[in-house]
Amino acid sequence: MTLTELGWNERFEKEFAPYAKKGWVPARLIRDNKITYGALTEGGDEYEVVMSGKVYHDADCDAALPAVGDWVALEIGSGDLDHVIRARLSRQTCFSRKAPGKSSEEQVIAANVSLVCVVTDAGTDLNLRRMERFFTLIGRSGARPIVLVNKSDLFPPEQNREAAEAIRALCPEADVLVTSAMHGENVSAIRRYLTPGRSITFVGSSGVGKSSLINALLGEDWQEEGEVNEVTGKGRHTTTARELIVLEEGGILIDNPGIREVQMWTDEHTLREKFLDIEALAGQCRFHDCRHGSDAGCVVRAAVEAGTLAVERYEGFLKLDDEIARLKQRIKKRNMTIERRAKRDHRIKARNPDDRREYEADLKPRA
Ligand SMILES: Nc1nc2c(ncn2[C@@H]2O[C@H](COP(=O)(O)OP(=O)(O)OP(=O)(O)O)[C@@H](O)[C@H]2O)c(=O)[nH]1
Ligand SMILES: [Mg+2]
Ligand SMILES: [Zn+2]
Repeated sequence: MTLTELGWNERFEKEFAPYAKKGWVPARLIRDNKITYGALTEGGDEYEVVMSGKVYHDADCDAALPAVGDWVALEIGSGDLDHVIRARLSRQTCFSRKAPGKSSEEQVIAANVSLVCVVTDAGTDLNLRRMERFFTLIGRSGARPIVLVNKSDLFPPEQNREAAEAIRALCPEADVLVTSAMHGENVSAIRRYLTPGRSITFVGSSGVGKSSLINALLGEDWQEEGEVNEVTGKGRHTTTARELIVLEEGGILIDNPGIREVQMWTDEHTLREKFLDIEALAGQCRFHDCRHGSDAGCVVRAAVEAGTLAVERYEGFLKLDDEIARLKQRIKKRNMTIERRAKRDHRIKARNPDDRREYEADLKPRA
């Protein structure tokens, strides 16, 4: 496997020049294992790698940390030393949600991809508002959108067509295809997008068939998915980690875990923003600690009864605190993961005397 087949180009080559002098090698991150990453180098050698303290500290927000799809400068450790990411090359495209601050919820879905492929179906998964949101995020990423209306075998042709039309109407520049991973419909049409060195990431709800489509493209059961296992009786295999796969005939696919909740894309501010009008009403309730249930003098409840506030929005508003609490849990967990990574990396450095100076510099509080 050549670097070009892995997505390398002149721009990366140029940025990499100073790192090459240090004896570091270019590597592409193909898997995020939370504490370590999987990385591929020229020739297709795979390494389990950790990030250096410097890389961690230089990142001013989560999104600046290495992510699947990133090109990095890798120091191959000799003996029992770890392989360390010394630098991350700047991204040509970045599919993520932007939010400033180190403790933010920004999540990089995939770096350096040319295409983002949103998978949905013509049934209950189809949600045009979510689709709109995807288009906004893709628009910012620098990548191009494709939408697959998958599982076409489960719905009447008319329904598939209508779904595709509705999506096209939202984003005329998006290619929208009706597919079936099960029956192979239009899988060859997806293949047209796969050219050597070009990366495509698949996103969409859990269970829409992202891994199945990738399997169909691979032409073999490389990825585990679907079907109940007769031996264990366990249900389908849900993808739990991002994973980059290089196809033999050219092209690079990145599978993603399903995006279960829209909250994954959001932050407290955005969550609250949706309910500003209701919060304004709530300010007028008789009791300041009104729960907006059967409380006397509740203006929110009155609005629902008067028909000026939709019941669904009212219910959403009641769940808001829970959602924010869950969101905060997720952020906390995420930050703990990053801290663990950094701590582990410091331990690695401490074992290597040559690195001690850099290690000590890393421990100094940052301005
Ligand atoms: N009928 C039908 N079933 C499909 C199709 N594509 C996928 N499935 C089934 O849908 C289920 C989920 O497919 P996956 O490929 O695991 O879905 P996924 O999007 O990767 O899900 P996560 O990894 O959880 O995000 C499996 O049982 C598949 O066999 C299709 O085109 N038609
Ligand atoms: Mg999957
Ligand atoms: Zn109230």
